[in-house]
Amino acid sequence: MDFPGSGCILKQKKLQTAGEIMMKKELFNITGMHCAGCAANVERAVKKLQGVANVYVSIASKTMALERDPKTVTVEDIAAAVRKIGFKAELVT
Ligand code: 9UX
Repeated sequence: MDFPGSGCILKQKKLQTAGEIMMKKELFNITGMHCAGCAANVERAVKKLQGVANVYVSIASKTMALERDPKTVTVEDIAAAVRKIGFKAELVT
């Protein structure tokens, strides 16, 4: 079967690269959480957003680790989703 770029290794590679999503690994401090339920709620709210993957909230360290596609979702979008359910998220710099 033919597809654009077939027969040319350089073109194939370029097409793959153009379609790749670069996920940025990020860590946030979350304030206002007092039990595991809070952590689960933050995790659920952020997982719903487009452009995030592998969202893990730790009640022990009061942090949230995730991967973000910068072309789809901003740090502020994530902070707003967390704020909406009553917590605060700040990117660890
Ligand atoms: Mo736990 Mo959080 O009872 O909003 S769920 S303190």
